Amino acid sequence: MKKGMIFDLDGVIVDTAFYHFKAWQYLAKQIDIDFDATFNETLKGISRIESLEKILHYGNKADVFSVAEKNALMDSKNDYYVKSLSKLTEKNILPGVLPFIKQAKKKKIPCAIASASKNATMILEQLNIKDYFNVIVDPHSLSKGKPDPEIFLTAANLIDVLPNEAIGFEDSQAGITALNSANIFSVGISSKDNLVGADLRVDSFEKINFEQLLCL
Ligand code: B16
Ligand code: MG
Repeated sequence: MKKGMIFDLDGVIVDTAFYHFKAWQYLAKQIDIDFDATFNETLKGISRIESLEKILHYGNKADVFSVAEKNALMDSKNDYYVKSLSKLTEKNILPGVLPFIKQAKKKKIPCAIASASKNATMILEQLNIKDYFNVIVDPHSLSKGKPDPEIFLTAANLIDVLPNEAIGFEDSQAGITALNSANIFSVGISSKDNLVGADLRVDSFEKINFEQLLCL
C-alpha cells in the first residue's frame, strides 16, 4: 500500500510547460537561435541554467557568453516567464488534478511538490492550492537536478515515507528517470507515448483511480 505522493509541478499540476517554452523561444530568438517543440521536450524538468546551456549548445553558441551574460539571459527569460504567469488562473490546473489532491487530503495521504522551478511556491499560491501540499522541496537546497533522484528522495524523506511507499507524478523524461532511480513508483502524465520507463502512463489525472493506484 502506498503512503505518500510526490508531484512535479510544471506539466503535471499546471499547464506552465507551454509558458516555459514560449519564454525560452523568446530569449533564444534574441541571440539568433531557433528551436521547436521537439527540442523543447529535452528542456522539460531540468533547471534554468541547464536549459540555457542546452539551448546555447544546440545553437552552436556554447562558448560565446560569459557567466555574467548567461545570468542576464536567464533573468530575461525568467522576467518574460513570470510576466506570462500573470494570466494564470485556476483554469490552468490540469484536468483531474484538483479532485485528486482533494482526495489525498481527505484520506490524509501526505503530498509533496518536487519541482525544479524556483517559481513553484508563487505558482501554487496563485492557483490557491498550496495548502494541499505538506512539503515543497526547495530546489536551492539540492546539489543535483533531475534526472538525479535527489529531489524525489528528499521529498519522500520530508513527508516521512520510504521511496517504495511513494508514488511520483512526472511529465518529463528527466523526471521519470529520476523517480525510477529513486525506486519510487513512476506515473508519467503525457498524451504521447514518450516517457520511457514509466511504471504507468496516463494522459490525465482523470484517468487515474485513486484507490487502485494506492494498491499498485
Ligand atoms: P524555473 P518542473 C521545471 O519544472 C520545468 O519543467 C523546466 O522547464 C524549468 O526549466 C525548471 O522547472 C526551472 O524552472 O526557471 O521556474 O526555476 O517540471 O520540475 O516542475
Ligand atoms: Mg514537469
